[in-house]
Amino acid sequence: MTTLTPVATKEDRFTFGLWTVGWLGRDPFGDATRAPLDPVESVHRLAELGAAGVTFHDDDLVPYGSSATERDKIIARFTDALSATGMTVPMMTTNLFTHPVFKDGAFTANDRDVRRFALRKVMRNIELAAELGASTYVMWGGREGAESDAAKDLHAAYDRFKEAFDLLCSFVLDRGYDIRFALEPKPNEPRGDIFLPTVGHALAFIERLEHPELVGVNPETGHEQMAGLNYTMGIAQALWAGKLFHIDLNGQHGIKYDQDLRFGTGDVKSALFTVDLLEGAGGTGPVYTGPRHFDFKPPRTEDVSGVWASAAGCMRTYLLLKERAEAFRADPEVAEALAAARVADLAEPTLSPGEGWEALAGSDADFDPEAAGARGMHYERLDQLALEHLLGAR
Ligand code: GLT
Ligand code: MN
Ligand code: MN
Repeated sequence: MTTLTPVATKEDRFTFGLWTVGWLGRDPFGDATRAPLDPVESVHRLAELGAAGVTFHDDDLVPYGSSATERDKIIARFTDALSATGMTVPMMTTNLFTHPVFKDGAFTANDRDVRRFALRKVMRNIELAAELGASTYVMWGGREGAESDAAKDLHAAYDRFKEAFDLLCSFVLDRGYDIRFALEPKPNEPRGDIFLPTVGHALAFIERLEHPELVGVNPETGHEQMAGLNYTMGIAQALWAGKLFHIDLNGQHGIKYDQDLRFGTGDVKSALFTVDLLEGAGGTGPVYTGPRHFDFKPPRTEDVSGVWASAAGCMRTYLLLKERAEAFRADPEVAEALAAARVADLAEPTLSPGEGWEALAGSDADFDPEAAGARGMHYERLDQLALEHLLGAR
């Protein structure tokens, strides 16, 4: 076994939301436990730790209600920090959830004036995103939902959601911006139930839009796991569909409130396979080429030194899991176990070249379902090998 001390560099393309390290630790039961962090300091500290960039909501950088002059000053200071550190802003997003005006949602609020206000807020920030060179614009609809099914005309809600995306796509196209949208699903919290709760719901919705090519997904580890789903399978489907435009990596212990833990905590075996998949699954699939973005919350037990330890931990764990995945894929015994489990056989098309249903219907006369049913799949040995690589035992 190799002992590694992987160090993150810009080539790893690790990025962090300003709201992650900047979280004050305020929760529904307790006040803030940390002082506000200057976004300029976050840019410098994250750069020192080896990150490649930062992402943010409009209000994370420019406090809501700032004047135009204040806004310009804040943005100028921030862009100076970016050039001083070589940090980039590959993704931006809008805060459509903190202000009381969004208590019933933004694009699906029953109040039409709120919906119009929300769209103006998004368009204004997309202008800044274009200026800063962000190529992905995330849409997390945390307030788009309800506590009571009686509160919403559900058909109309999907119509309004579509209307919002169609409008924003036409805005981006008319302006000639090189920006694509990434929908971030979440099943619940802060609303009792949220529209487009999982990757699957979001992928189906995207196909009903005027410009599906401009819209993909930004799946978050914990959000799929809150719904009891397999995150790695979800992002695999998004990749397969050409829709994995961005990713939010973090940790979660099963079906409970959104924990936003450090990447790798919670289901660490699932995290191994997430990294393996993103890195191309040993050459069997596409490599995810976007930023490895962490959306976590350093627990409110931590002071600011714990915040940076937590951010560094996300990157180090990713690199360690990448190394573990590579070791798993390179192990001759794993190759043997994969062959015994016939994993590669799934890549062979079910039909032969030129074969149609008629030829299929008349084929395989000598196939013995009893013998095939009795055959073991040998997955247990394979899975144990994965676990042993994860544990550093091989
Ligand atoms: C919010 C949420 C995240 C989203 C962010 C984007 S904001 O913190 O919990 O999952 O990615 O709006
Ligand atoms: Mn979350
Ligand atoms: Mn997220």
